[in-house]
Amino acid sequence: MPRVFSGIKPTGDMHLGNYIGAVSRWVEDQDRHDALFCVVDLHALTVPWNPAELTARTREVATLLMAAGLDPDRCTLFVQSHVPEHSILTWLLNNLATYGELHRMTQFKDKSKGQESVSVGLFDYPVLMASDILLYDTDEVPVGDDQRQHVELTRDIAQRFNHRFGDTFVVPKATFPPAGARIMDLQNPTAKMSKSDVSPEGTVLVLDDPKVVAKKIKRAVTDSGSEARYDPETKPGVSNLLELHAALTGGTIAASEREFAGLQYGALKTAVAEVTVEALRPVRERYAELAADPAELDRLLAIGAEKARSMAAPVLERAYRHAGLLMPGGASATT
Ligand code: ATP
Ligand code: LTN
Repeated sequence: MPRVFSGIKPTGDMHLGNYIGAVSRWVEDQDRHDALFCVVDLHALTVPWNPAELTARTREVATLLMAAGLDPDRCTLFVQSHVPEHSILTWLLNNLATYGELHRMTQFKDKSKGQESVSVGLFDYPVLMASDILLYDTDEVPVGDDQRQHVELTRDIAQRFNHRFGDTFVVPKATFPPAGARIMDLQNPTAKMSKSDVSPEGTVLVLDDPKVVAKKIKRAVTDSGSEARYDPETKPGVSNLLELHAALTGGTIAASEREFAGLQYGALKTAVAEVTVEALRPVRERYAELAADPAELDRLLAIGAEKARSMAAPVLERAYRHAGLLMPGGASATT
């Protein structure tokens, strides 16, 4: 079975973009793939954080992943910092990635723009992500569109390493949903819906009350004209709603466009509100049950970390050996 790996940061409340672009597909991937999913808490350190909040959010995101349908018996679910190999491999790969490459990353440019002080961690973020992926001989990385460039960089680093030191890493590829790879903010549909940018009215949270979900969607900014046509350039608001509709009904954008052809925007909003509320309802209900037992969550995450570590350790050792680092006891690439 092909290996799948993906991650989510505990930087804020999980939103509809995370759910459609990533998490709902992970749930399907569990049965078609040998799958690992990770709460990437070390990545959350690349922007200022509050320690108590980070701890709480790490548990919350892990619980939400299970509430959405990830089953620790069918996939490996763990917290990144529980597997030290991620940080260790990052140091090795730091020496294969270049300053120029990291400087070109659009996520770095966006997140560093206007900041008085930019941490080395924020700059190095994509190398830690490459380590996450390469440590598990990953074939596929299910992500939203904003991660395309990071997975490309991961491929470049893997190929470079393999070229210099012999076959070591599997070269992974990113996969994207057919609709909903980039869900936009409902109040500002030219910006991505995001966890850490504050836009409470434009961001539908997975744990929002159904009434709040419906209200946010009904108040979504639409475009001039009244035709429900998919054209992200000139009709970003309506296109986003059509994309949400297609993603949540499992249909194509063209089919959603046909369904609302000739109707007012209001009909589209009502339908999107309905399918969104129904998609999130079971997640919200299950979350309430699971959150009542944090000790069980910690137990499951400990098992996940142990499973992940048993896969990561031999890959790290392979990379160390191929790079010529002397192994304890004297073994090296040439012995
Ligand atoms: P932050 O705002 O803190 O950068 P984020 O909301 O972008 O966070 P992540 O934890 O970085 O979320 O991402 C988890 C997954 O969700 C990734 O695969 C990412 O590509 C996907 N994702 C994030 N936002 C969207 C979106 N608006 N539409 C579709 N997929 C998204
Ligand atoms: N960089 C991603 C989160 C992330 C990830 C990963 C995704 C960290 N490590 C490995 C896929 C595979 C983000 O900002 N959404």
